Amino acid sequence: MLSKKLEKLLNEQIEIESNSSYTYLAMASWCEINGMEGAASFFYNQSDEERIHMLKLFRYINEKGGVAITPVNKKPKMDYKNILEVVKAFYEHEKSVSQAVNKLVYMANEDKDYTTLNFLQWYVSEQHEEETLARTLLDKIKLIGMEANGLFLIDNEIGKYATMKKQTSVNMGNEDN
Ligand code: OFO
Repeated sequence: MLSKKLEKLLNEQIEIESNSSYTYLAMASWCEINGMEGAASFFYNQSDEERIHMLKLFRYINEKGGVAITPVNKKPKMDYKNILEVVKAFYEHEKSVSQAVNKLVYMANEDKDYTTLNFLQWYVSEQHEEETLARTLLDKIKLIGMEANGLFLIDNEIGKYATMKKQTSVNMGNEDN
């Protein structure tokens, strides 16, 4: 049984994951419209993954006897100056999601709810992976630079991560991260 406080926080996390999904969908669209197909494919994947993260929480709350609340989404930011701004926003967004996950872990620990604590470990690892990935992409953009052929190379580079992530998840027999 979930405490009311923890159930409320888990429902807030559903909204956060859902908003992440729409934020990345808008980023994918911006990349696509601006001719960056590799980056678009990366953010389309990210958007799908975030929806799965949202659903995992949704099912968990109901399984534990709580009531999962269907999220209402904020209108995502649609316009960006350039790809650097997109990836910076991606990184900042992931950092804020990690803080929310940490808050949940703290609360599950306070409640001595070890099942939820165990469930949340998946999110802790996922956030570590995504923050690292976002920072890596930012570093690559800075290294390549956006002048001359830079945008073409950056798009290729980000596109590689879209494929890599898909392959890792298939190899691990895990399509849901
Ligand atoms: Fe939901 O994985 Fe990051 O945000």
